[in-house]
Amino acid sequence: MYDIIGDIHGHADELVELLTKLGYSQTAECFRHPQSRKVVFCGDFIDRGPHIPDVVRIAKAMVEGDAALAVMGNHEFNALAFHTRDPASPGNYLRVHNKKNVQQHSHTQNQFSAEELEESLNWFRTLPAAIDLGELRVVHACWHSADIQAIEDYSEKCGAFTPAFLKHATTKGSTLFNAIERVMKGPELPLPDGMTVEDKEGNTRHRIRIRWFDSPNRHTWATYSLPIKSHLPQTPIPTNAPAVPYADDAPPLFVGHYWLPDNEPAPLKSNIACLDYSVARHGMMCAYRFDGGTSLSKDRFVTVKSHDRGDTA
Ligand SMILES: [Mn+2]
Repeated sequence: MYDIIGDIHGHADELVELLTKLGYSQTAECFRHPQSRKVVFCGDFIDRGPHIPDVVRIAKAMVEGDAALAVMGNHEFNALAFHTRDPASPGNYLRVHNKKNVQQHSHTQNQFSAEELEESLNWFRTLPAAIDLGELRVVHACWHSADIQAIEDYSEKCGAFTPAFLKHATTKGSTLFNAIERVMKGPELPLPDGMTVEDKEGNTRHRIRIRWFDSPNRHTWATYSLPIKSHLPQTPIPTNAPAVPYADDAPPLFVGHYWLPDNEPAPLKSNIACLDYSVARHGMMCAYRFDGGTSLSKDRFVTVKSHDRGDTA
């Protein structure tokens, strides 16, 4: 059976604490469970937090030691694009090196040696965008079957996350670009004119992340936002919102990505759970102990508080 773990973002101490709480212990090669349970990581290992190389080392060793599986998060995808030269314009990179991006990636870059960074990027290239184990599914942000298929098709054609693949994947408007955006970042909905929200960094945003798995019918701007932004108007969501309805009888699905507030964890619906409770913002690292079944339950969540709670003044 499986223990699914949400976004880690360089918080290695909390990861070790969570693995220990779940019954895993360090062996010669990697952390392992005595009853051969396996971890499934939801992606986003890097870019924040004090111990990024340790996180990558622990997760990579577990995957290579057959004690874990992992999907790619948008941060790993962005890192690959940031460090890959544009084959059509060799002076430039596939993710532009502007001030904001350089700043965002410097955290990871500064903690790794050049060699370790290269090795980590090469490991990221091996991560699938989604995992379907039949009895459960894992993706970083959004389960969209056709997009997941498109990513797999391009991987076969160009090699997964090779420079040729990444060139398509970073070309705005291409099928692969749209697929990666939706699967790893989730669909977003533009706010009505004049309305904005603040993201976790305090940046002003004109779009919100949404409960894509629900139909927009009967939802308001406040209730359709994910996480819920209660200050948004209680007026109906446009019916053409980019929903990706997830059937009630589809296998349980686990995602990360959504920076849910540090409340008591609970499923988003009977067969979907988000395991990102903002460990990188003084929240919690979160896992779900999955032992089969079709309906998710509140009492299967396992959490560890961020060691940097930011509450010591
Ligand atoms: Mn993410």
